[in-house]
Amino acid sequence: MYSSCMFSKYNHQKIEKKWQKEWEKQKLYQAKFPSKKPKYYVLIEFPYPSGDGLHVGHVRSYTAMDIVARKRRMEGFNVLYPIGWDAFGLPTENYAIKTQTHPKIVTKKNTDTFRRQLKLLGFSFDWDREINTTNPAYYKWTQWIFLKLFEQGLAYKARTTINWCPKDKIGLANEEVVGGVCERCGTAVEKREKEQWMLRITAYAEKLLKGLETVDYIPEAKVQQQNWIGKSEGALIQFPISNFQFPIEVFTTRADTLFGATYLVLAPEHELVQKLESGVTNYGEVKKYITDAKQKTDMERTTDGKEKTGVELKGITAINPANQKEIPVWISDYVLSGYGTGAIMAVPAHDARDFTFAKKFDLPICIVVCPHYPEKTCPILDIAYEGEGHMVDSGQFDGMPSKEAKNAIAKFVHANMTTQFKLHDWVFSRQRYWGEPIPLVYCENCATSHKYKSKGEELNQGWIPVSENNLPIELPNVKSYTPTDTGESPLANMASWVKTTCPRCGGSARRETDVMPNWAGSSWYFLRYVDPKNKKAFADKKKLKYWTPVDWYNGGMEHTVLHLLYSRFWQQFLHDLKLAPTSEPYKKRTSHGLILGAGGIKMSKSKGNVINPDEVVRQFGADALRLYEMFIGPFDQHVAWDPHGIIGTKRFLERVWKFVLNSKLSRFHRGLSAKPEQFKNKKVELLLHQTIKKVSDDIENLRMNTAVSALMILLNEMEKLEISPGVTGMKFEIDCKKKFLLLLAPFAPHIADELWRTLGEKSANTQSIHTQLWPKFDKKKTQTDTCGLVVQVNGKVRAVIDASTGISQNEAESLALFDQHIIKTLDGKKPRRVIYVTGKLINFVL
Ligand code: ANZ
Ligand code: ZN
Repeated sequence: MYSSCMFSKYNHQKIEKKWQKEWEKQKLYQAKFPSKKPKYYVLIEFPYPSGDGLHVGHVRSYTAMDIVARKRRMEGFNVLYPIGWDAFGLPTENYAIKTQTHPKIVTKKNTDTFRRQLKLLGFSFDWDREINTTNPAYYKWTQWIFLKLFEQGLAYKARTTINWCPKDKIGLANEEVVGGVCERCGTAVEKREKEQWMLRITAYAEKLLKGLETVDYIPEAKVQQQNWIGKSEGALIQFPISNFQFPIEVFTTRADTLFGATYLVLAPEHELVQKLESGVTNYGEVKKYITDAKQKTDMERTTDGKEKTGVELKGITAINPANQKEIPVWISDYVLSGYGTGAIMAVPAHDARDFTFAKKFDLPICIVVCPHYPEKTCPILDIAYEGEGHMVDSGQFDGMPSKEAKNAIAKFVHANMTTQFKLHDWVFSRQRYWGEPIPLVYCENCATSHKYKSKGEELNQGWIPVSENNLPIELPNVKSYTPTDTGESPLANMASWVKTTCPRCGGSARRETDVMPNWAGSSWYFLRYVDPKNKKAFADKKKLKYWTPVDWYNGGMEHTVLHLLYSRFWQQFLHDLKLAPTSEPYKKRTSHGLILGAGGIKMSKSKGNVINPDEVVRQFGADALRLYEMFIGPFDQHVAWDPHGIIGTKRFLERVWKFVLNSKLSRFHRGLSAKPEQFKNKKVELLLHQTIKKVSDDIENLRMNTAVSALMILLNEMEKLEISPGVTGMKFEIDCKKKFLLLLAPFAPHIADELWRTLGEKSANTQSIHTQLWPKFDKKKTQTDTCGLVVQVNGKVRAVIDASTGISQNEAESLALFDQHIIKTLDGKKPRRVIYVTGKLINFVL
């Protein structure tokens, strides 16, 4: 009997617990400061600790980035891989309203669950840096940054519309409006005007756009940001209105098509509609249309292919300034009030939306840009022609290329050139409880004094910032978390809290009762991680300089617009104040796909298809779960959970267990006869190097599924290892096992560390595998172009083996002599002569 054969069974529960404890004790994943090592900052989107606990979707993205973090450590970097809680939020607040439990208590319970679950999975987070956006020591700095924005004139009060549920008497976030009704009670949502705090993100529109050129984001994320910012250059053209003193101004990117403008369209909310009332003969109809339009979201209004609706302002005509023709004026919800001037000149021949509208309401279509010029063979259009061409039916501009005509015609009608952005300012207040209080007070006395200490005060007369020493303004305890009847925050009901003294004049003042939106705390959390306990600043400058920017940020596609934009805005702002070292927060951004329930439907409690990670870990182990979620499919795509998949990865780990603990040499002693040293397993050696290269590359590109499959292929081959006896053979075997484990370590960290310690030459390894160097590959041994090398014995073909094209005679011999068929044919005889044709043929002559 051989002792090495008597391996124990793979007991995931035992070893996972053991290593998690050990790593925590050793603080193996602690990010060090100061450090001479180069730094690497890996970031995941910190979770919202919902009552449902950790989702297997979290596990997918956190595992992938855990693999990156672990690989970087093995490459010699000082890695920061932090975790925290984005814990202000509606579900917690709604739960609090329903159960009258303080959201603080709910949050504590939920974060405890999340922390326990994340720890079960063996993520290499630096737990000493855990943050929580609802912790006053954290939101003190969220409030502080808000005050900086206020000081600089980037926060202001303005009237905007909000979603209002008349039954719950509560302002709803856009996410809470589902198909026009309140998510909670199903009542049709109304729009209401409300004074809100706004952040002037539009001041950064150009910078936010420019900054995208300097970062490494996946293309989709860049494009989404660009579209959201939506920069476009165009002209403002005025159309006089018959019998009225004021004109209608439109924004157009195609001034060249002005002669083809056959009607105007105003957004239903356009202020001119009211001003024109006296001239409108069908005002009743117009008014009804406006009421209906107000209930729709911009998205519902502008979706392509949607049936166009509208009403003509009968009795009103505008004059096309290019050709003095009288044209009708309409209102329609396909024109948005928040963009350009809220009015357009419709050119049905050259704009698809206008074309559909004109067809429906039988309005004239007039071609002015022709692609066939100088032959004037413009056909009757089936669709709008949106391309370039030469001008026709455009008076003195006929024959001019449309590109030139853009400026020429704009000049002709004295239009102003302008740049428009789709980006709106950020509505920054919520009439809620569970958010950061806005640290401002309103003082009547100061409102009239006109002594301003900052742009913010000048802009918002009477609004005075709380003194920095008094931050944080903590959320007071309230009796009820339900917003008031008037739609004010529950804080408005707390007279004793609202009433305060003015920090400027000492007179009586009232506190702002709105709180900040969910997005606030997550707009700067990556900065806090570098110095989470700092009481004097949001983070120490030296630490910021060392750790930021984030080197690699992975998160959901649903966050590539707002969260990314908001946090880039805050970062750029802080950078402008010299409070952050770089103007961009994240060097690199990638995204993951979702994990769906079996059959590709969303996991949800109501469908009963939610996979509980606790249960999977208990049954199969964290390593098997991690490996499965990496193997499940391409990382950037949505994939469905397959209950059999996890069985597969568990079996793979069991095989790894056996392979590492079972010595090949012992098998050798039992059966095979001695072979010369050179019989060393060349094939496995090549594959090993190729696998090191492949797994390394795959991790960098988040191709985790193919990395896992490469490990599986390597194991298959290694299980077939035939090792020659003696020191060299033994060394080779151990070397293979070690390299394999090093590659496996980031994916399945527990089993890898356990097996690693069994692989010492004499004494067991005392150091964790996670502190070892990432394996290197030999470039020569990774050449992937292979050939079928023909192996002959005495001129007869006995085998064809895979070999790299430029393989040397020595290597070819070793490879061939290892082949089972050749071993059999040679039957222990030594060849007299070897004939070799590079990469093609090897012939052993006996
Ligand atoms: C006339 C025209 C002719 C237009 C033509 C286009 C093609 P972007 O690139 O997105 O900025 N537009 C302007 N304001 C609008 C609003 N508030 N709601 C809906 N549409 C609006 O698009 C600018 C174009 O979108 C403008 O140029 C205008 O239509 C329309 F052959 O003017 B165009
Ligand atoms: Zn005052």
